[in-house]
Amino acid sequence: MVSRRNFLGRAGATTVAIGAAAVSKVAMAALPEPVIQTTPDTMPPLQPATGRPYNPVVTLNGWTLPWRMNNGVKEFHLVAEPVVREMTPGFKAHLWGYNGQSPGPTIEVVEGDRVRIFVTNKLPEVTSIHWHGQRLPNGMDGVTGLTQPAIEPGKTFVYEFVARRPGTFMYHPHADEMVQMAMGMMGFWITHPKAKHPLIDEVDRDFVFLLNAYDIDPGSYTPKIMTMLDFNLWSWNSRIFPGIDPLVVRKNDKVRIRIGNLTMTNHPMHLHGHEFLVTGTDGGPTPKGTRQYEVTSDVAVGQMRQIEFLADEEGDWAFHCHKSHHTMNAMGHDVPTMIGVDHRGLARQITKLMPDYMVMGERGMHDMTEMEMPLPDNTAAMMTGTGPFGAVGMGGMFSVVKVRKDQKAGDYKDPGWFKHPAGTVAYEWTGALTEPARFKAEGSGSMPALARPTTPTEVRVRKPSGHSGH
Ligand SMILES: [Cu+2]
Repeated sequence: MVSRRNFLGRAGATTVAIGAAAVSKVAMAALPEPVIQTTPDTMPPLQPATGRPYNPVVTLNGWTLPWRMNNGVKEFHLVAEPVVREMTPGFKAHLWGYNGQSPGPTIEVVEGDRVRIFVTNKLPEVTSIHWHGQRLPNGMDGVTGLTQPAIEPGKTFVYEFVARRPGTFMYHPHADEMVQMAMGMMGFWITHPKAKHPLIDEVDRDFVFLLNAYDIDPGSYTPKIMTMLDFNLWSWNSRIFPGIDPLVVRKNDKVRIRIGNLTMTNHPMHLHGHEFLVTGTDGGPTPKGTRQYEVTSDVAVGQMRQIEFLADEEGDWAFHCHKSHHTMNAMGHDVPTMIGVDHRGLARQITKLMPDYMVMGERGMHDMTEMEMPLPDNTAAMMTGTGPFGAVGMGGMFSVVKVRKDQKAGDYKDPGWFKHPAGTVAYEWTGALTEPARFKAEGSGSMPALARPTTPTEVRVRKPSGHSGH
C-alpha cells in the first residue's frame, strides 16, 4: 500500500493505491495506478498539476480522481467494487461503488481533452460504464450488449474519446442497472470550457453532488435492490443529513451548484435566502434568454441542473429537497397521522402485546427528534442534527449554505454556526394576547346555501396509511 497523499498534493486527502487481487500484476503494469479514497469527507478542490488549467469543482463528501498524462492523453483508472460508505456518523452501508466510495470520484477534464478511462471490474457480476450526456463514438457509450460486450468480473476495459462539449455530466453502469444503481454505482463528470465561454461564467465556488436513494431496513447494512419508489434513505452523494457537509462560501462569492438525479423520482431543490438562475443542464449551458430567477428548481429523474447565485446574504441558509418526506431518514412508512388523537388507553393495551411500543406523533412528529427511542445498531435517526437553537428536525436531502464575510477565498472549512446580529432573530412575544378581530360577516358565505346542515360539521383529516408514489 503506497500513500499518494504527498505527490498528489491534496491537503487532507487520504488516498491509497489498492492491491490488485483480482487483476494480474502484468496487466496492471500498463495501467495508471488506481487511487482509492478512504474517507467520506469533502476533499478540497484538486488543482490540475498537468494538462490545461481550469477552476476545479468541490464534490460534496467526495473527491476528484487524479489522472496521468500519457502522450497528451488524460488517463484515469476506475475500479468498480463493493465499498463500505458511512452515510452519516454511526451509520454505515454496504454499497457498490468506485475506488473505495459511493458515488465514485468526480472526473474533471477540459473541453477538447482526449480521455482514456480504464475500468476494472471487481464486482461479483458483469458491469459497464455509460458516460451520460457525452458526445462520443457509439461504441464508447457503455451500453452492455448494445454497444459493447459486458465487462466480466476481474476484467479491465478501456474507454477512449474526446470530451467535445463543456458541461455537467455523470457516469453510471448500463449493466444490471436496477441493481447496480440501487447499490450506489454512479459518479460525476465535469468538462470545463477550454476558453472563456459566452454562456459559462467564472465562479468563485463550484459544488457538485448526485441525488441518490437507498432502501435499507433499520439495523441492516445492504440496500434492498427491488425497491422502486418506497426508499427510506434520501441522500446526496450517499450521505444523509446531518452527515452532509455544509456548502461553505464567502460573502459576495458567485456560487455554482451542479446537481444530478439518479433516483426514481424528482427532487425540487430549494435554496433559502437567495434567488438563483438555472445556467445549465446535461444538455449544456442554457441560452441566456431562457433563464429566470427561482428559489426552487425541480431535478427530474436522469436530469442534471446547474444553478448559480450571488451569495450576498450572510447566514446559515437551508438548502434541501422540498418534498418533506425526503428530509427524513429511515422510518416505518405505514404510520397514520396521530395529531390530536389521545391514545393513552390504546397504548396501554398495545403495550401488553408489544412491550417496546411507543406512541408517536400525538403533537406532530417533532418530538421524534429529541426522543430516546431504542434503535437497532447501525440505524440512522429519523430526523436529527442539532443547530444553535436546538433540534433541526431534518434528515435526508438537507444541508446548509454557510455564507460568511470573513471566510477566506478558497477556504471550505466549516466556520461553525452563524452569529446573528442582535435583534435579527425571531423571538417569543411575551406581551398581552388579544382575541383576533374577525369580520362581522365571517362564516355566512357570500351566497346563501340552499341545504345547510342543521348542525355545524367539522372536517377531520386522517391521512391514508402508506405513501408509495412520492
Ligand atoms: Cu426529494
